[in-house]
Amino acid sequence: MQRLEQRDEVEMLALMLLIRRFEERASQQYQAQKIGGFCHLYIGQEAVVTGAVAAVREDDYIITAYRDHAHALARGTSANACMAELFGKATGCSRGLGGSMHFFDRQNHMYGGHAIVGAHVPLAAGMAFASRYRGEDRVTLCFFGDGAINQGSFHEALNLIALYNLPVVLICENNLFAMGTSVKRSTSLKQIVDRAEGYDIPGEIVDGMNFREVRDKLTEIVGSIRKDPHPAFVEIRTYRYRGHSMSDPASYRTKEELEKYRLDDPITRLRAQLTREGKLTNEQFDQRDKKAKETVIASVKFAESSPELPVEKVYDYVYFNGAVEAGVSPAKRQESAAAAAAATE
Ligand SMILES: Cc1ncc(C[n+]2csc(CCOP(=O)(O)OP(=O)(O)O)c2C)c(N)n1
Repeated sequence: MQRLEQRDEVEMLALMLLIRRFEERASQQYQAQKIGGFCHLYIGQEAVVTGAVAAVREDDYIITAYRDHAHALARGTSANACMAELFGKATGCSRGLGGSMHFFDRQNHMYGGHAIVGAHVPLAAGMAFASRYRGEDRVTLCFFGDGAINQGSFHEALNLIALYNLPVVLICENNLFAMGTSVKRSTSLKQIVDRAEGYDIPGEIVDGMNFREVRDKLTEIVGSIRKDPHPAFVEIRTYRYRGHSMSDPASYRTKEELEKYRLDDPITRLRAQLTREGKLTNEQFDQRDKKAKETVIASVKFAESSPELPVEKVYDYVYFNGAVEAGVSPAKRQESAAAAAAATE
């Protein structure tokens, strides 16, 4: 299986552009009330997920929290399926049932999209346990925010991950804030990476505004896990340009702080690196950007013209095989679950 890392850096820059343009368009569509519920944008953090997926194989597992649009796009979910999910349409990557916070794409091994802070870290432990149990050499990438590191579920999961020596890369996307609370006000540690030390998990700090640094560090870590399964922790320092969600004016930080990070923009940085090295012309950059914008505009058209989910489908997929209508006995449920499992084997 091809490692995404082997793909051209220009292609990875194009992916960052797609993510950026997708998010900008989502913001606009949210303001036009085409998108309901919550919507958390990833703008500014693109180099984190792009660099991370560039370091793994396509069959490795990815799991993240609710700021998840970029993770699905980076994994290969189409912009159409992502936009349709935001619109709550039946053609969305979670069939329109999940919305912004619950993107899911089993085919591309992207296992959500989870809204409860820290609650998916134990799921990552389970995924990594499963791959080891099955004798596979897959690595799990578990992304979470700085807000997750003080949750009980995070600590319980880290303990088991370390105890069982599971092949997980714990990726803290430290964007300095959990909603409006800065890390300095919520966390006793000077640096988040030190959380890993308490569990004997090796940890590193990575510059999340630099695609190459993220990719190279993660490639090294994933390579070492593949040879000899073990957990690892990376604190990736990044910044989100927008508020926590669409309804947050982000008045808890200064314009100067935001400007400082914007000057270090991950897309501008990779573009400059490639241009300096003679690997990218301005025309080539503009072409990629134009293509990203066109893809995203087409995804809005696709979402708009997609069918609504029929009301009677709303409770589908809540329980396995839908065999849980009132009155169905547990024995009957087990029977139909076994039948469904046999049918999919
Ligand atoms: C257990 C739990 N507590 C509180 C919330 C409300 N909440 C939603 S997002 C958020 C902040 C999380 O911040 P962080 O993990 O740093 O992620 P980021 O928004 O920076 O991506 C909180 C407290 C929640 N979803 N789950």
